[in-house]
Amino acid sequence: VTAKNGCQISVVLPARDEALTIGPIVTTIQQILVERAPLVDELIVMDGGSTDETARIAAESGARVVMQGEVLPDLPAGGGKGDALWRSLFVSRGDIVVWVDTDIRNFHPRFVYGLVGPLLAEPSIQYVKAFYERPLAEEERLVRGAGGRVTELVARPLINLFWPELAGLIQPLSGEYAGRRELLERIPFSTGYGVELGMLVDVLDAVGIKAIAQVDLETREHRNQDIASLSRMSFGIIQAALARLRRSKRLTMKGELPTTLLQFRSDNGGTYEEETVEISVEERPPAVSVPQYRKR
Ligand SMILES: Nc1nc2c(ncn2[C@@H]2O[C@H](COP(=O)(O)OP(=O)(O)O)[C@@H](O)[C@H]2O)c(=O)[nH]1
Ligand SMILES: [Mg+2]
Repeated sequence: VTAKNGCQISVVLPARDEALTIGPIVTTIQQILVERAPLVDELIVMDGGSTDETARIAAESGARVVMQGEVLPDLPAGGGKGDALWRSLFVSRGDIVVWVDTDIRNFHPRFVYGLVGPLLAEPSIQYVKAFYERPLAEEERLVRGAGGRVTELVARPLINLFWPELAGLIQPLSGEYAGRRELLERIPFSTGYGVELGMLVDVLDAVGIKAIAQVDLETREHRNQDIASLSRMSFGIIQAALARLRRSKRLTMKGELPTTLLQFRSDNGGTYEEETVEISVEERPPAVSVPQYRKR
Protein backbone atom coordinates (compact mmCIF):
# COMPACT_ATOMS: atom_id res chain seq x y z
CA VAL A 1 0.00 0.00 0.00
CA THR A 2 2.86 2.43 0.69
CA ALA A 3 4.23 1.55 -2.76
CA LYS A 4 1.10 3.12 -4.24
CA ASN A 5 2.65 6.51 -3.79
CA GLY A 6 -0.58 8.33 -4.61
CA CYS A 7 -1.36 6.07 -7.56
CA GLN A 8 -5.09 5.29 -7.77
CA ILE A 9 -6.17 1.74 -8.59
CA SER A 10 -9.45 0.72 -10.24
CA VAL A 11 -10.60 -2.88 -10.36
CA VAL A 12 -13.17 -3.59 -13.05
CA LEU A 13 -14.98 -6.93 -13.17
CA PRO A 14 -16.77 -7.77 -16.45
CA ALA A 15 -19.78 -9.97 -15.76
CA ARG A 16 -22.58 -11.49 -17.76
CA ASP A 17 -24.74 -13.93 -15.84
CA GLU A 18 -22.18 -14.77 -13.15
CA ALA A 19 -24.55 -15.00 -10.17
CA LEU A 20 -22.78 -18.13 -8.88
CA THR A 21 -19.32 -16.57 -8.56
CA ILE A 22 -19.68 -12.77 -8.50
CA GLY A 23 -20.60 -12.58 -4.81
CA PRO A 24 -17.48 -14.19 -3.31
CA ILE A 25 -15.20 -12.34 -5.75
CA VAL A 26 -16.63 -8.88 -4.96
CA THR A 27 -16.79 -9.61 -1.22
CA THR A 28 -13.17 -10.78 -1.12
CA ILE A 29 -11.87 -7.69 -2.94
CA GLN A 30 -14.05 -5.35 -0.89
CA GLN A 31 -13.14 -6.81 2.50
CA ILE A 32 -9.45 -7.58 1.96
CA LEU A 33 -8.27 -5.02 -0.60
CA VAL A 34 -10.58 -2.05 -0.01
CA GLU A 35 -11.32 -2.20 3.72
CA ARG A 36 -8.48 -4.14 5.37
CA ALA A 37 -5.58 -3.00 3.17
CA PRO A 38 -6.49 0.13 1.19
CA LEU A 39 -4.98 -1.03 -2.09
CA VAL A 40 -8.02 -0.75 -4.34
CA ASP A 41 -9.61 2.69 -4.67
CA GLU A 42 -12.53 1.77 -6.86
CA LEU A 43 -14.37 -1.51 -7.45
CA ILE A 44 -16.69 -1.63 -10.45
CA VAL A 45 -18.73 -4.47 -11.91
CA MET A 46 -19.46 -3.91 -15.60
CA ASP A 47 -22.66 -5.83 -16.17
CA GLY A 48 -23.24 -6.97 -19.75
CA GLY A 49 -26.99 -7.35 -19.60
CA SER A 50 -27.16 -10.18 -17.08
CA THR A 51 -30.58 -11.75 -16.76
CA ASP A 52 -29.75 -13.48 -13.48
CA GLU A 53 -29.02 -11.95 -10.06
CA THR A 54 -25.48 -10.80 -10.94
CA ALA A 55 -26.14 -7.05 -10.63
CA ARG A 56 -28.04 -7.29 -7.35
CA ILE A 57 -25.46 -9.58 -5.73
CA ALA A 58 -22.58 -7.42 -6.93
CA ALA A 59 -24.15 -4.26 -5.51
CA GLU A 60 -24.99 -5.91 -2.19
CA SER A 61 -21.43 -7.22 -1.94
CA GLY A 62 -20.04 -3.71 -2.20
CA ALA A 63 -19.28 -3.02 -5.86
CA ARG A 64 -20.43 -0.09 -7.92
CA VAL A 65 -22.46 -1.71 -10.68
CA VAL A 66 -22.42 -0.10 -14.11
CA MET A 67 -24.65 -1.32 -16.93
CA GLN A 68 -22.58 -1.71 -20.07
CA GLY A 69 -25.38 -0.37 -22.29
CA GLU A 70 -25.70 2.81 -20.23
CA VAL A 71 -22.11 3.91 -20.86
CA LEU A 72 -21.93 6.00 -24.04
CA PRO A 73 -25.54 5.08 -24.90
CA ASP A 74 -25.29 6.80 -28.28
CA LEU A 75 -22.75 4.27 -29.51
CA PRO A 76 -23.87 0.87 -30.86
CA ALA A 77 -24.90 -1.63 -28.16
CA GLY A 78 -23.43 -5.09 -27.79
CA GLY A 79 -19.82 -5.90 -28.40
CA GLY A 80 -19.33 -8.48 -25.68
CA LYS A 81 -16.39 -8.57 -23.33
CA GLY A 82 -14.05 -6.35 -25.34
CA ASP A 83 -16.66 -3.63 -25.51
CA ALA A 84 -17.26 -3.95 -21.75
CA LEU A 85 -13.58 -3.39 -20.99
CA TRP A 86 -13.36 -0.47 -23.41
CA ARG A 87 -16.44 1.22 -21.90
CA SER A 88 -15.02 0.67 -18.43
CA LEU A 89 -12.29 3.20 -19.22
CA PHE A 90 -15.01 5.85 -19.46
CA VAL A 91 -16.48 5.20 -16.00
CA SER A 92 -13.35 4.47 -13.96
CA ARG A 93 -10.71 6.94 -12.87
CA GLY A 94 -7.71 4.94 -11.58
CA ASP A 95 -4.20 5.46 -12.91
CA ILE A 96 -3.98 1.67 -12.99
CA VAL A 97 -6.88 -0.40 -14.29
CA VAL A 98 -7.16 -4.08 -13.30
CA TRP A 99 -9.56 -6.39 -15.14
CA VAL A 100 -10.48 -9.74 -13.64
CA ASP A 101 -12.95 -12.32 -15.01
CA THR A 102 -15.88 -13.13 -12.74
CA ASP A 103 -16.38 -16.83 -13.43
CA ILE A 104 -13.32 -17.72 -11.30
CA ARG A 105 -14.18 -20.47 -8.82
CA ASN A 106 -10.97 -20.33 -6.79
CA PHE A 107 -10.69 -16.58 -6.41
CA HIS A 108 -8.03 -15.17 -4.07
CA PRO A 109 -6.87 -11.56 -3.44
CA ARG A 110 -3.65 -12.33 -5.34
CA PHE A 111 -5.69 -12.12 -8.54
CA VAL A 112 -5.63 -8.37 -7.86
CA TYR A 113 -2.48 -7.63 -5.85
CA GLY A 114 -0.44 -10.01 -8.00
CA LEU A 115 -1.30 -8.01 -11.10
CA VAL A 116 -0.76 -4.64 -9.45
CA GLY A 117 2.59 -5.53 -7.85
CA PRO A 118 4.88 -5.17 -10.89
CA LEU A 119 3.20 -1.88 -11.89
CA LEU A 120 3.81 -0.37 -8.44
CA ALA A 121 7.30 -1.80 -8.04
CA GLU A 122 8.70 -1.09 -11.48
CA PRO A 123 8.01 2.19 -13.32
CA SER A 124 9.06 0.73 -16.69
CA ILE A 125 6.30 -1.91 -16.58
CA GLN A 126 3.12 -0.79 -18.36
CA TYR A 127 1.06 -3.96 -18.62
CA VAL A 128 0.81 -7.13 -16.55
CA LYS A 129 -0.73 -10.40 -17.62
CA ALA A 130 -1.71 -13.31 -15.37
CA PHE A 131 -0.60 -16.87 -15.92
CA TYR A 132 -1.57 -20.02 -14.08
CA GLU A 133 -2.33 -23.67 -14.49
CA ARG A 134 -5.71 -24.28 -16.07
CA PRO A 135 -7.46 -27.48 -15.08
CA LEU A 136 -10.38 -28.72 -17.13
CA ALA A 137 -13.50 -29.57 -15.13
CA GLU A 138 -14.77 -32.96 -16.33
CA GLU A 139 -17.89 -34.36 -14.74
CA GLU A 140 -16.81 -34.65 -11.11
CA ARG A 141 -13.07 -34.21 -11.50
CA LEU A 142 -10.53 -31.60 -12.52
CA VAL A 143 -7.98 -32.66 -15.14
CA ARG A 144 -4.72 -30.80 -14.54
CA GLY A 145 -3.28 -28.83 -17.42
CA ALA A 146 -6.08 -29.76 -19.80
CA GLY A 147 -7.76 -26.33 -19.86
CA GLY A 148 -6.87 -23.43 -22.13
CA ARG A 149 -7.80 -25.18 -25.32
CA VAL A 150 -8.24 -22.01 -27.39
CA THR A 151 -4.90 -20.78 -26.07
CA GLU A 152 -3.06 -23.88 -27.22
CA LEU A 153 -4.88 -24.50 -30.50
CA VAL A 154 -5.40 -20.95 -31.75
CA ALA A 155 -3.61 -18.19 -29.85
CA ARG A 156 -0.23 -19.80 -29.30
CA PRO A 157 0.23 -20.90 -32.92
CA LEU A 158 -0.83 -17.44 -34.19
CA ILE A 159 1.50 -15.68 -31.75
CA ASN A 160 4.46 -17.83 -32.69
CA LEU A 161 3.80 -17.24 -36.39
CA PHE A 162 3.24 -13.52 -36.30
CA TRP A 163 4.33 -12.03 -32.96
CA PRO A 164 7.15 -14.27 -31.74
CA GLU A 165 8.15 -11.62 -29.20
CA LEU A 166 4.96 -12.52 -27.32
CA ALA A 167 5.68 -16.26 -27.40
CA GLY A 168 7.13 -16.13 -23.89
CA LEU A 169 3.73 -15.40 -22.40
CA ILE A 170 2.46 -18.50 -20.65
CA GLN A 171 -1.24 -17.57 -20.79
CA PRO A 172 -1.69 -15.00 -23.58
CA LEU A 173 -5.48 -15.25 -23.32
CA SER A 174 -5.75 -14.99 -19.55
CA GLY A 175 -8.75 -12.87 -18.60
CA GLU A 176 -6.89 -11.13 -15.77
CA TYR A 177 -4.56 -8.26 -16.56
CA ALA A 178 -3.70 -4.74 -15.49
CA GLY A 179 -2.23 -1.72 -17.18
CA ARG A 180 -1.50 1.94 -16.83
CA ARG A 181 -4.34 4.13 -18.02
CA GLU A 182 -1.98 6.27 -20.09
CA LEU A 183 -1.33 3.16 -22.20
CA LEU A 184 -4.85 1.66 -22.20
CA GLU A 185 -6.48 4.89 -23.33
CA ARG A 186 -4.21 5.07 -26.37
CA ILE A 187 -4.99 1.65 -27.89
CA PRO A 188 -8.04 0.35 -29.80
CA PHE A 189 -10.07 -2.50 -28.28
CA SER A 190 -11.41 -5.48 -30.24
CA THR A 191 -14.95 -6.40 -29.32
CA GLY A 192 -16.00 -9.79 -27.97
CA TYR A 193 -13.41 -12.42 -27.20
CA GLY A 194 -10.95 -10.79 -29.60
CA VAL A 195 -9.98 -8.36 -26.86
CA GLU A 196 -7.21 -10.35 -25.16
CA LEU A 197 -5.08 -11.17 -28.21
CA GLY A 198 -5.84 -7.78 -29.77
CA MET A 199 -4.78 -5.90 -26.66
CA LEU A 200 -1.58 -7.88 -26.30
CA VAL A 201 -0.53 -7.07 -29.87
CA ASP A 202 -1.46 -3.41 -29.48
CA VAL A 203 0.37 -3.12 -26.17
CA LEU A 204 3.43 -4.72 -27.78
CA ASP A 205 3.26 -2.19 -30.64
CA ALA A 206 2.78 0.72 -28.26
CA VAL A 207 5.36 0.04 -25.55
CA GLY A 208 7.46 -2.99 -26.54
CA ILE A 209 8.00 -6.35 -24.89
CA LYS A 210 10.16 -5.01 -22.05
CA ALA A 211 7.17 -3.10 -20.67
CA ILE A 212 5.09 -6.29 -20.37
CA ALA A 213 5.27 -8.50 -17.27
CA GLN A 214 3.57 -11.78 -16.40
CA VAL A 215 2.76 -12.96 -12.91
CA ASP A 216 2.15 -16.46 -11.57
CA LEU A 217 -1.30 -16.67 -9.96
CA GLU A 218 -0.95 -20.43 -9.38
CA THR A 219 -4.14 -22.02 -10.72
CA ARG A 220 -7.43 -20.76 -12.06
CA GLU A 221 -10.65 -22.68 -12.31
CA HIS A 222 -13.45 -21.15 -14.31
CA ARG A 223 -16.51 -22.20 -16.28
CA ASN A 224 -15.13 -24.38 -19.07
CA GLN A 225 -17.11 -23.86 -22.23
CA ASP A 226 -18.27 -26.49 -24.69
CA ILE A 227 -16.39 -27.03 -27.93
CA ALA A 228 -18.94 -25.17 -30.10
CA SER A 229 -18.58 -22.07 -27.90
CA LEU A 230 -14.80 -22.34 -28.13
CA SER A 231 -15.09 -22.51 -31.92
CA ARG A 232 -17.06 -19.25 -31.93
CA MET A 233 -14.51 -17.71 -29.60
CA SER A 234 -11.67 -18.79 -31.88
CA PHE A 235 -13.45 -17.29 -34.89
CA GLY A 236 -13.38 -13.91 -33.13
CA ILE A 237 -9.76 -14.22 -31.99
CA ILE A 238 -8.61 -15.01 -35.53
CA GLN A 239 -10.52 -11.97 -36.81
CA ALA A 240 -8.77 -9.74 -34.26
CA ALA A 241 -5.38 -11.16 -35.29
CA LEU A 242 -6.04 -10.73 -39.02
CA ALA A 243 -7.25 -7.17 -38.50
CA ARG A 244 -3.90 -6.32 -36.91
CA LEU A 245 -1.91 -8.03 -39.65
CA ARG A 246 -3.82 -6.06 -42.27
CA ARG A 247 -3.53 -2.81 -40.34
CA SER A 248 0.25 -3.16 -40.19
CA LYS A 249 0.30 -4.12 -43.90
CA ARG A 250 2.01 -7.42 -43.11
CA LEU A 251 -0.91 -9.09 -44.84
CA THR A 252 -2.88 -7.78 -47.77
CA MET A 253 -6.27 -9.13 -48.72
CA LYS A 254 -8.86 -7.97 -51.17
CA GLY A 255 -12.25 -7.10 -49.69
CA GLU A 256 -13.72 -7.92 -46.33
CA LEU A 257 -13.78 -11.35 -44.78
CA PRO A 258 -17.06 -13.13 -44.00
CA THR A 259 -18.33 -12.91 -40.43
CA THR A 260 -20.64 -15.92 -40.38
CA LEU A 261 -19.69 -19.23 -38.86
CA LEU A 262 -21.60 -22.32 -39.93
CA GLN A 263 -21.73 -24.88 -37.13
CA PHE A 264 -23.25 -28.34 -36.95
CA ARG A 265 -25.04 -30.00 -34.11
CA SER A 266 -25.23 -33.77 -34.14
CA ASP A 267 -27.91 -35.71 -32.30
CA ASN A 268 -25.44 -38.63 -32.21
CA GLY A 269 -27.90 -40.56 -34.37
CA GLY A 270 -26.51 -39.52 -37.74
CA THR A 271 -28.54 -36.34 -38.04
CA TYR A 272 -26.86 -32.95 -38.25
CA GLU A 273 -28.51 -29.64 -37.66
CA GLU A 274 -27.00 -26.52 -39.16
CA GLU A 275 -26.62 -23.35 -37.19
CA THR A 276 -25.36 -20.05 -38.56
CA VAL A 277 -23.83 -17.61 -36.11
CA GLU A 278 -22.82 -14.06 -36.80
CA ILE A 279 -19.58 -13.04 -35.08
CA SER A 280 -18.09 -9.80 -36.21
CA VAL A 281 -15.17 -8.46 -34.22
CA GLU A 282 -15.08 -4.70 -34.41
CA GLU A 283 -12.48 -2.22 -33.29
CA ARG A 284 -13.37 0.40 -30.71
CA PRO A 285 -11.19 3.49 -31.19
CA PRO A 286 -8.62 4.54 -28.59
CA ALA A 287 -10.52 6.17 -25.72
CA VAL A 288 -8.47 9.38 -26.01
CA SER A 289 -9.91 9.85 -29.49
CA VAL A 290 -13.48 9.94 -28.12
CA PRO A 291 -14.72 13.45 -27.13
CA GLN A 292 -16.70 12.13 -24.10
CA TYR A 293 -13.51 10.65 -22.70
CA ARG A 294 -11.48 13.81 -23.12
CA LYS A 295 -14.26 15.83 -21.44
CA ARG A 296 -13.91 13.74 -18.29
N1 LIG B 1 -19.83 -7.00 -19.20
C1 LIG B 1 -19.72 -8.10 -19.96
N2 LIG B 1 -19.01 -9.16 -19.53
C2 LIG B 1 -18.91 -10.24 -20.33
C3 LIG B 1 -19.52 -10.30 -21.61
N3 LIG B 1 -19.22 -11.50 -22.15
C4 LIG B 1 -18.47 -12.17 -21.26
N4 LIG B 1 -18.29 -11.42 -20.14
C5 LIG B 1 -17.50 -11.76 -18.96
O1 LIG B 1 -16.15 -11.88 -19.36
C6 LIG B 1 -15.50 -12.90 -18.64
C7 LIG B 1 -14.88 -13.91 -19.58
O2 LIG B 1 -15.91 -14.57 -20.27
P1 LIG B 1 -15.96 -16.14 -20.40
O3 LIG B 1 -17.22 -16.47 -21.11
O4 LIG B 1 -15.69 -16.77 -19.09
O5 LIG B 1 -14.75 -16.42 -21.41
P2 LIG B 1 -13.55 -17.47 -21.30
O6 LIG B 1 -13.04 -17.39 -19.89
O7 LIG B 1 -12.56 -16.97 -22.30
O8 LIG B 1 -14.13 -18.79 -21.61
C8 LIG B 1 -16.54 -13.49 -17.69
O9 LIG B 1 -16.37 -12.89 -16.43
C9 LIG B 1 -17.86 -13.08 -18.32
O10 LIG B 1 -18.90 -12.92 -17.37
C10 LIG B 1 -20.27 -9.15 -22.04
O11 LIG B 1 -20.84 -9.09 -23.12
N5 LIG B 1 -20.32 -8.08 -21.18
MG1 LIG C 1 -14.13 -17.91 -18.26
